[in-house]
Amino acid sequence: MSNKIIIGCGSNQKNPLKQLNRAIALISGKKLIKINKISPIYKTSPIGFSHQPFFLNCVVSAQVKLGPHLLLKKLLIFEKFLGRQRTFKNAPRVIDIDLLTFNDFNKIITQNPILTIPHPELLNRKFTITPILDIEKFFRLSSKGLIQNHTRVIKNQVIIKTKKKIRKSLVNQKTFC
Ligand code: PH2
Ligand code: MG
Ligand code: MG
Repeated sequence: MSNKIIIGCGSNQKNPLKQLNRAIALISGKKLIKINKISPIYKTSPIGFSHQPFFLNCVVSAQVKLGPHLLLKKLLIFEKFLGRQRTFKNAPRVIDIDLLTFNDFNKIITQNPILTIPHPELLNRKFTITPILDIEKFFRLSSKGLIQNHTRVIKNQVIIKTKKKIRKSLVNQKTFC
């Protein structure tokens, strides 16, 4: 059983590039998760709560030998390990690790832990759509069709491609918990 997933990572606190690197090293350090592609890193204007610094965002595609709920539990544990503290909605954060898609599933909704697949905001945010298209130009959601057809409707979101890089030497090294 191998499932194809896309995970979104974002940070705007405590050296965001370092936090993205730590998150991706941790995710790919698990035996049951293999990262395939990593998108460029984007500098993005904060959405939801605007009085906070710009974010760095990227996405990764991966194969996982875990179901969606267990995977989400692990991602939440990684966030905690990396110092995530939950204060209010859309607050500044050291790290956010979101499960954006899981195979071609077009509706998983559960309460505990809270999980909605695909991520409910995926198509409303340039910082998810743009990097997904970088690594999967023809990415399709079974409920919405090609996501490249959803880019034009989004306004007032600044997103700038950076030259910052995830350190590949830390990716898929099975040295973590
Ligand atoms: N995450 C949010 C809310 N707003 N804005 C940007 N630019 N990047 C994010 O990752 C982000 C956000 C909630 O998860
Ligand atoms: Mg999020
Ligand atoms: Mg989140």
